[in-house]
Amino acid sequence: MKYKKEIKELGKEKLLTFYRKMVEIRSFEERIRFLFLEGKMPGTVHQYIGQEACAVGVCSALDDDDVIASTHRPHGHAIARGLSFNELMAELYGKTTGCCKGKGGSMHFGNLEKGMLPAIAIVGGNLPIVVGMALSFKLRKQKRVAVSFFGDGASNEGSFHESLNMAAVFNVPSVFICENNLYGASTNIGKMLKIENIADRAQSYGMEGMIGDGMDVIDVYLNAKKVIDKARKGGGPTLLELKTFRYCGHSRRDPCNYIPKKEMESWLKKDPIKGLKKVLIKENIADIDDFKKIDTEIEKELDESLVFAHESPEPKPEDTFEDLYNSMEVPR
Ligand SMILES: Cc1ncc(C[n+]2csc(CCOP(=O)(O)OP(=O)(O)O)c2C)c(N)n1
Ligand SMILES: [Mg+2]
Repeated sequence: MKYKKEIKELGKEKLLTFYRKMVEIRSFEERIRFLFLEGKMPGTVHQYIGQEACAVGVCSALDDDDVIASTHRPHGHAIARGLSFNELMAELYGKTTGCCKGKGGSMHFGNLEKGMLPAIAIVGGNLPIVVGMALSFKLRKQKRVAVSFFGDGASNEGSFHESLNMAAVFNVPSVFICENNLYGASTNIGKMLKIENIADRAQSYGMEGMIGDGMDVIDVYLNAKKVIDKARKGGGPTLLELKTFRYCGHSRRDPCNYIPKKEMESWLKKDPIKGLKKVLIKENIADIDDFKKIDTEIEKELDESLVFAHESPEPKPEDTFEDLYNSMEVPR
């Protein structure tokens, strides 16, 4: 088995936290999917089902005062970074108790006090900001790392290339996580890219490029830890490409019928949650009862978060003029 030694070193508590976080993401997304189908959820969402190992593996390798930046698909990153079901569910329902006081919604999940910049839905939009944050950490001699999550589609945007170049030239403590799920909306990557590995693009900026298994949380964690620690020690930025897949449409309106059945089936066999479960059982680290207990606790927390969201107040019209850029205090 891959990583036999590392699995022993990680230990039961950490591995079960990986499991819990991945199930938190999957269960949150499944709950929202049903609320949509029942017509009970406003707006649209881009769901993270299938990619859980990426967010959990990377965020588990961060320190509390590091910062992550996300995209139009931020639910998994927010949960992995420690934002609560309550603040996320309330945000989806546009309530004042939401992480952005109900003014952002799904595509702007974030909470700077918990190390997550409110997500930026413009494809490729967060990369230059991450370079700026990392440069500020470096100039202030802080041992902090800024992490950008983005998709394969974003790697074709100009901002990706400009940001990687600048990050390399300034040698800033940033990590670029490309979650390559093989599709940008309904377009297969083969129609958009003439190379196989996005990680290869790092070379042209004099940056290290790495490839990780985005369906294996242990592999993601170990690779992420390496490159985050390197950035923190002044070793500069890395582009880490994670090969992954989404088990759902691009957004809730997308029935996803452009993904061939066989392709979906082959990725379903690599389900990151089932995969970790298998490893933990095989290595006698955890059993069915451990998983059941965690699953039940998460369902209860989700029930409670829905009650919390429904009972929370709506913003008032005059709240429109609060939290504007010119009155904002930026946490340091
Ligand atoms: C600059 C810009 N162009 C187009 C869009 C519309 N759009 C939103 S998500 C998306 C696809 C992004 O694909 P990828 O970067 O691979 O991320 P994934 O959806 O696979 O997570 C597009 C075209 C946008 N939000 N911003
Ligand atoms: Mg994609």
